Amino acid sequence: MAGAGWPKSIDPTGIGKAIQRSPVVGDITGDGQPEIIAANVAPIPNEHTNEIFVWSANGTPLPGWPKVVDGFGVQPALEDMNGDGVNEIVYTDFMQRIQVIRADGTSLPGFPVLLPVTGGLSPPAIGDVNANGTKEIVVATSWDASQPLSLYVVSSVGGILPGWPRVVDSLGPPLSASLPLNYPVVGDLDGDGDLEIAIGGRASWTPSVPPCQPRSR
Ligand SMILES: [Ca+2]
Ligand SMILES: [Ca+2]
Ligand SMILES: [Ca+2]
Repeated sequence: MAGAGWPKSIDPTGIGKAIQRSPVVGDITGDGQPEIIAANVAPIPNEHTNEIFVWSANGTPLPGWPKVVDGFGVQPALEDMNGDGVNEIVYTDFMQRIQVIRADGTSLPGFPVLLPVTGGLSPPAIGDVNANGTKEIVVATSWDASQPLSLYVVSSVGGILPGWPRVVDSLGPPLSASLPLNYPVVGDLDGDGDLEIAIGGRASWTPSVPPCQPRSR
């Protein structure tokens, strides 16, 4: 029974690791059976010991996993980036890297890509945005309020596409201790068969969380 092996802990050592982003489901081993992939976020000072977990549907860990990924705030996605019929794990982190790894933990050629920015990267959006038959990875830089929000498009072999990055908007209001707020998505908005990229700017961002109030016990 698929649910028998659940729930699973993403904090097996009990140091307060948490899930910050959504898990993803897909077949990364090529056997036609889906895996469940989730990344945790470790509290400071262990922020460089985040892990990516991979389980089968019945909760069995994939051999060799979890793997430690040095990069605070990891956001995984699944996509077949090299066209071999098997999904890879695509993830970004707060150390400005885009990484593409296979089920055995090895990187695809050209990865990781280190973007020349500061602050964190958005989760990746993936699609063939230039209609050349290979998939691109679209990420936004959005954590460091001292820099403009920019969109990068990276090829399946790790190169930044000509003409990119592009600034989405210039400086917005200062963001204090913020997570990336702007996640790009790709889709065919005008029905012409080509993919477009959609993203929100941050210039009009306003806090939706009320100010913290003292709490009595
Ligand atoms: Ca599988
Ligand atoms: Ca592949
Ligand atoms: Ca392409």
